[in-house]
Amino acid sequence: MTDIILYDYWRSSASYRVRIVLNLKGVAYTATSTSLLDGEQKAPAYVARNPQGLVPMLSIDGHDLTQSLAIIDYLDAKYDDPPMVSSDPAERATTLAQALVIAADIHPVNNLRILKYLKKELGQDQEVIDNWYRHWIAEGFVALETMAPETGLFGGDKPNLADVCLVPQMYNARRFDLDLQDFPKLERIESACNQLEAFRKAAPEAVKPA
Ligand SMILES: N[C@@H](CCC(=O)N[C@@H](CS)C(=O)NCC(=O)O)C(=O)O
Repeated sequence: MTDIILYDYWRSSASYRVRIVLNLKGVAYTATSTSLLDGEQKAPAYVARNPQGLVPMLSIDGHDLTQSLAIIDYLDAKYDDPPMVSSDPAERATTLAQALVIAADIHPVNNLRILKYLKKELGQDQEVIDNWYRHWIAEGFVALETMAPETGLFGGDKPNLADVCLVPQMYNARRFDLDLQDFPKLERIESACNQLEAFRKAAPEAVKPA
């Protein structure tokens, strides 16, 4: 048991980002599974600490940190090796833009509560919902493929924030059977990242509760 507790869910891609960064930086933590399927993220005791009722949340240094990119920013400030963004302003802005294609533009419209709303409130069937899901990933990936480097990772020879956001989003794309043939650079980066232990140990199947 460590003092750093990550409230996550094995299939949550925002949690997956934080797990990767904790591993890359060698920060020991204890994971507490918050089952999204059982609605544990909406339990009053959890919402009292995280008013959005979402995962991840990182309990560290007496703080309950929320929002995966804010958590990663905290970790980056506290544990600077390896850095998730460059200190060069232009490189930093480029990495943030690449990461935000996923974190700000793809992921929010495909979140569980959006999918539930499409189904329950708007009465859409599963096929429509799956097409919705694939549509928004594909649209973002078309841009990201153009933004991706010809060789190496987004971070060059070491993963950065864009790589950390990409791998969980690729996992989601595969889970929903998105055809990835138009995204060879993204597939190359995913595959290179998944050679690294920090990524492998953070993968949903590696952390899935028994
Ligand atoms: N922007 C937030 C997104 C957090 C988020 O949407 N988490 C999802 C799992 S990936 C969640 O908790 N969903 C529960 C729900 O929709 O009820 C972040 O990056 O942390």
